[in-house]
Amino acid sequence: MNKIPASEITAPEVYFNRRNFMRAGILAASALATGAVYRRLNRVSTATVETHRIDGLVTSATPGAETAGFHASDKTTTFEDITHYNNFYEFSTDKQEVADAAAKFESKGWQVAVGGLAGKPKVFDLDELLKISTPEERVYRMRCVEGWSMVIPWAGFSLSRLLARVDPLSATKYVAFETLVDAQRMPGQRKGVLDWPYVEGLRMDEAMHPLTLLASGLYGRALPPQDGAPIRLVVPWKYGFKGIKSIVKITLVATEPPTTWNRRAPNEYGFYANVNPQVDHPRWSQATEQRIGETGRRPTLMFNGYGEQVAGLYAGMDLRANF
Ligand SMILES: Nc1nc2c(c(=O)[nH]1)N[C@H]1C(S)=C(S)[C@@H](COP(=O)(O)O)O[C@H]1N2
Ligand SMILES: [Mo]
Repeated sequence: MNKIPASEITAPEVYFNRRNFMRAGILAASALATGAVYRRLNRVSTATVETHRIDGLVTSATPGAETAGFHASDKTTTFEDITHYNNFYEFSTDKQEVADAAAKFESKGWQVAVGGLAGKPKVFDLDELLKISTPEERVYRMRCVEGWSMVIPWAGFSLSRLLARVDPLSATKYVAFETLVDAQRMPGQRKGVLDWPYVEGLRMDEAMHPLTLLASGLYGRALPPQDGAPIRLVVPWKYGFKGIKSIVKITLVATEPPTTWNRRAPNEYGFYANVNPQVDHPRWSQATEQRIGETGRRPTLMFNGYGEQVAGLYAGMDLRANF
């Protein structure tokens, strides 16, 4: 078998607590090897992903979609790559193994509890939640803090539509999100690589921004387990770790909620995590990125290219401090 050394494929974050492996050389090699790993990845056999088509999907023909940032004109990453190069520590810390580890994940009976500072808190059955708004195709760039990126044709609707349903009280300043905790169905949760559940958060104005997406599909099909079935968050101007997968709870809150990677390594991951080529992660430059499917690296764009739409949210903030 074409076995790839763990030093090349394990996300560098994983090394954070494995002091025995904390060697600068390994970390540097790991970041630099993304391209090499990716080229080999194409030779790794991959299982077929079965999903069903999303009914009534409004596609990119929607007028104004490009100027709104809803439809990046970049070439989309292949379905194969989007579904076989994943970060989802609940299943595996090996990006190439998430697909197989998650293949049997069952989201039947899924519910999402939306509450906190809400006039009308509600536990939504998934099908009820999906009916809140017609799914739209949104082609977004996705930039992981590890230095790689993709272009993904998501299907979903703006999170603001769901939040409006529960009548947020004026005291709401932030929104907190939680992933399912179930070590039977998410075997990675038997390991202490992260504190479970995975939690994330947004400021209320970020959560209400039209680009902020609740995604239930990609490439016009239901979300495969490895990409966060049945429902996940996508915030295209922020690093990928903000895009929490397999959400079961959304809570409106008054103060900044804790977030998984910030808790784990506060000097490395901030709450805001806006893509910023001028603020390096302590272990990786953020100036460039490898677009999966391309050779070489391309410059990383401020706010991942969504500055026109979102820079105003951060007027007067020190972007360097708020990494
Ligand atoms: N629950 C949960 N959500 C998660 C993660 C995770 O490990 N667990 N990984 C994050 C990271 S680091 C990235 S880059 C994106 C990857 O999404 P994708 O695999 O669909 O491309 O998911 C994010 N959401
Ligand atoms: Mo990431």
